[in-house]
Amino acid sequence: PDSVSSRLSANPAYYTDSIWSDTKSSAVKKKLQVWCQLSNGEWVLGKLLSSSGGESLISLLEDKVLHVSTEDLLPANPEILDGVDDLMQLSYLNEPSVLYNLQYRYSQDMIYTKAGPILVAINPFKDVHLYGNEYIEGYRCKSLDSPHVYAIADTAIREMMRDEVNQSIIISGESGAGKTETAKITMQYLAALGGGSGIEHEILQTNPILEAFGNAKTARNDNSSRFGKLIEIHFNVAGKISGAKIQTFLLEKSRVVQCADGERSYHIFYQLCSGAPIALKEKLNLKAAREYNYLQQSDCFSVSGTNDAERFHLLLEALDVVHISKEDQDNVFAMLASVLWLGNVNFVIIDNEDHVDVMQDEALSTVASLIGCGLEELKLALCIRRMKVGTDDIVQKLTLSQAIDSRDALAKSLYASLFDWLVERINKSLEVGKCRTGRSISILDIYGFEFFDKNSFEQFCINYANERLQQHFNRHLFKLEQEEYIQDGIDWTRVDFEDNQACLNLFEKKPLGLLSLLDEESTFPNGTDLTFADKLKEHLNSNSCFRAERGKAFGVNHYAGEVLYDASGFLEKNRDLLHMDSILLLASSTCQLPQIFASKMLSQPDKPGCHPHRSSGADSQRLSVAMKFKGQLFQLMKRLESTTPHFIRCIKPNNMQLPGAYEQTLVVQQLRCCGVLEVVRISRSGFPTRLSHQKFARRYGFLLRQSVASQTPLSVSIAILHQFNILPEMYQVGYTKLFFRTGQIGVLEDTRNRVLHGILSFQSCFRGYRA
Ligand code: AOV
Ligand code: MG
Repeated sequence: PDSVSSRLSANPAYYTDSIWSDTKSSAVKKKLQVWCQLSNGEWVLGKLLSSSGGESLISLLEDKVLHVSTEDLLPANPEILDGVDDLMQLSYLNEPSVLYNLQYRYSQDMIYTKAGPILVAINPFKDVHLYGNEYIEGYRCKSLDSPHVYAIADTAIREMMRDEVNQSIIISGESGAGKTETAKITMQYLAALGGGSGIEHEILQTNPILEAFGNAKTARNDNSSRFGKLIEIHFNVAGKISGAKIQTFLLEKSRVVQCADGERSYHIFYQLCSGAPIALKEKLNLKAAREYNYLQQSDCFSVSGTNDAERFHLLLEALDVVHISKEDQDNVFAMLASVLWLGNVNFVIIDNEDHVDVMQDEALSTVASLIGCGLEELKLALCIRRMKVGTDDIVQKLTLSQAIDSRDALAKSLYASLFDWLVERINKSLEVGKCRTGRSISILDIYGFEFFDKNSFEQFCINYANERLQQHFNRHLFKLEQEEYIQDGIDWTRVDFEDNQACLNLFEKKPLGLLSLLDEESTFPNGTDLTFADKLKEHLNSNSCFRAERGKAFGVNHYAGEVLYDASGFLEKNRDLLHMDSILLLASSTCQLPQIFASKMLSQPDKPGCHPHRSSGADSQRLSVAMKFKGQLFQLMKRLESTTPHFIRCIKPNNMQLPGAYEQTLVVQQLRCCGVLEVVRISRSGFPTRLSHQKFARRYGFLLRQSVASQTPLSVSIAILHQFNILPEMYQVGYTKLFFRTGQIGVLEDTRNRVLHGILSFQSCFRGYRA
């Protein structure tokens, strides 16, 4: 976090200067309330008593008086604006004012605030009474109108029906900021309004399933999603839900075999170990979570406030709801148990070259029976490798570390295949009927920007995804907006925003971008994490978004701050090899799931996970994990481009996951990262209302005192503007459109309505007279 805050705080003037420069003098003169920054960075509210020679005297609460440099003061908003529900309404839009407004609302459990077109949601870390049927009904019939996820969902439904355009709700924010909860709240509203057929229950029940298999306790969030998710909810022409489709992105596989101290593996393992009924436990030879190496290494088995056994029973119900048969459920649990037992498989060194044999024990025999394969085949798959060299088949014994890698690769691949299979099965259950005439609303809940003390391949991919999403956001809210002004030739001083194109180029440039270089190195048999890191330094040193570091480390300047990556493990994770011996082992299984997994791997040689004989050169056609992810992201972006987006920015008010605590510096850093302040600035300083000359002339032309029959729409429009004394700074005349500031068109509409009403009443009056 340090690197992020220092980079951002290096540039605070941008957020404050323009506001200060044109309001400073008036604030000083009128003795308004001001914000002053204390040495610890916190802002406090005070009253300006006097000011001279660059020094000011401020009175704070409790009769405290403070001498400060006038430069360190910012004007505060009048009390009447305390807690406004849209930041656009603030007179002063400096950081302390925004922070204070959000905090003021947050302290009263008003966790939602609009920032112009986007919704800001601050995680309450407690139950707030804002949800449920009463609220849903309130937003549906518009008796409630304060900012809310429900209001966003409602707008999405209405716009989908009205404009016949697919919608997307894009939820972003740091880990633990509340994205997944917000996605569920959105789904709740859509289900309530579009429900009826029963499919909405199924859709809601996918949440506990995917969370069990795809979420885990991390240092930042007790229920952290370790995959990205897009759920597309389909509606028929009557606005009722007709089905849904879930797409997932890049599950963090490594967690299955290793996780950091105090973190956990996927919830499902603990749920199964503590919640499985005795018969199932016996069938799977299931032990307590502590007995398994994979789970035991991080020394964390429970999450405070959650009961894994109880969750397991809820999971069983959810699996029933999405039509996963009892038999399939048992198959799923067998796969989970086999993963756990694989972690307990041990090796013995048999010669002085570190070659190993597999220890023949309970772990090995249980794995064999759960996977449904022979003991000998399993042993061989774990400790030897068959290879083709030229036309010869050779057998190579594995060393201890190679054997551990092959064992872990099998465990990871079993788990990831299981996850994909589950999603596929769920999708089948939710399948949209053949006659897809309707429209859809997609909800995107993707892992937020991450920066830890040590950042690996997972963070690298996650942060790359966030760069892409950020660009979509920028494009939509800034570029499109400004481009429209410029295209129409209006006088407009560009509002600068942090374009992240340079960082995206660093990742995507061919052949010398991060992703290409990673792939190139991954295909070299002799490539190592170190040679990869060296290549980066050799080729990218001059790139301003890249920073060379010692050894395997390198830094990337992300939109949200600089992140230092450690290339250790990058190549292996990107190659994601599962050796042919292991795939064939699964293919030979007598159980259904391993067979399905193996045939998937064999039929899609271009997918990661399948690694035929290494020396045969066949793997060069394989898509690496990073390339597959990039492809998925491009597809996602294309899909999102064709929708009307609604953005929700989740904010995490403290790092302790505690209610009530609001850390200003943490909040401000996130507001900057996700561009909330610039959005408001643009929307407010811009011209949000726009009408073509024709439309404007047609709508208001009849209000003109002089006849306009022979004039062009442009001259009619200008005549209207003059007649109604619209101030020149309140509008701009473009080549094709007129642009108005907020509120201006209302004046014209009022007049129009009055006149129309007058005409109508005159007519009815006239009719009355004739009668
Ligand atoms: P995330 O999805 O943004 O993190 P979550 O949605 O999992 O974050 O939220 C983290 C925790 O915050 C939840 O488990 C709840 O305890 C609490 N929380 C969030 N929103 C609310 C709310 N509206 N009301 C009550 N509690 C809430 V990550 O998946 O880690 O990026 O990868
Ligand atoms: Mg989440």
